[in-house]
Amino acid sequence: MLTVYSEKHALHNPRGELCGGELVVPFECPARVEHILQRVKKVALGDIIAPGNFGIEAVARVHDPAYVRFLESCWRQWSAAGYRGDAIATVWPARGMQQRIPEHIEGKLGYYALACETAITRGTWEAARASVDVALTAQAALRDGERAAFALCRPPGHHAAADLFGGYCFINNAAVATQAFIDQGAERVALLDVDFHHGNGSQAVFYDRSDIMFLSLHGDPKYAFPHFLGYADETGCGAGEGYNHNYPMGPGTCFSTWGEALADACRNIRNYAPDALVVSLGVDTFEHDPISFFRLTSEDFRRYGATIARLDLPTLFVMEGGYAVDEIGINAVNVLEGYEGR
Ligand code: OKP
Ligand code: ZN
Repeated sequence: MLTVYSEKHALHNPRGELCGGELVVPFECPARVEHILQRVKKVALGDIIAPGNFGIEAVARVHDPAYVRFLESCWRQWSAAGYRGDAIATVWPARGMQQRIPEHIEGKLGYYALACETAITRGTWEAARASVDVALTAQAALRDGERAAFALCRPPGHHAAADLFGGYCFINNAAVATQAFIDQGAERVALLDVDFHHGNGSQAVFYDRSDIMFLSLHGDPKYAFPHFLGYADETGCGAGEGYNHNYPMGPGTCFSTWGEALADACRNIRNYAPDALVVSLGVDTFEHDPISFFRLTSEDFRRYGATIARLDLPTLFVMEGGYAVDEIGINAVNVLEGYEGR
């Protein structure tokens, strides 16, 4: 399987993440993708290429233009305001308040942020652009006839909505790639999100659409981030009614339960008969993940890769989360090896 990787991910390296009232070393760190890349090389998964330069057009199919301008200019405005740390939101347009976009960067940050664990730094925009280029390059390989490809994206994307960043995400790489399939003539595309966290951004982007089916297996929002979306009764709206499937699961969920949810998701995908499958691949479902509560083992990742392969669809894997850094390479690549039947 082809892997697409860019070293520009390292340009996004915030100093801290607010966690439990402390500024800790960010869980979403550059070492994550370096470990995965090493594993891809070690098992000789296939060719590794750098991304091409895609314009902003494909991103603009999913994201709001003013949001894109905000991401692009945030660091400049933040430093011009005299702030010396990373750009972190501290104030929100909460219930009962106006939803107008303020002029001051402090207000803009709160308007566009869904959470405050995610800092914007000098290199964040360039890294986020490279990350979506990675996804689009892998997508183009499928367009040109590859059966499967692995977009080794960082920063991740599935929490980013049309005009929201947070949960370590800025541009929704998987959503942009999914929309690219449609723009190239696909009639239906399925987006399957197996990251531990609900893909609230992807769900929101495609919620009223019947040409894209979104399915997400995740920690129950009653107990898990992003806390305010991801319930089973969110089934889509308008023309999209019935094309959104959420599988929230509780603390301690093992592969027996998780695998049943995946089997049900696969039945839905089969009935939908899409032209392509995009997988938001997070491996924070791992038993030793530091911020999640599922109990999948490294071998379970290989097993479910094989399940996804049985759908027999052109498949684009887009990297999302996974924070057990020492095992992240084995776990992510196990999915891909399972898919390839090795
Ligand atoms: C991003 B992805 C830790 C809480 C972490 C943010 C989680 C973002 C996950 N104190 N909250 O879906 O893997
Ligand atoms: Zn996650």
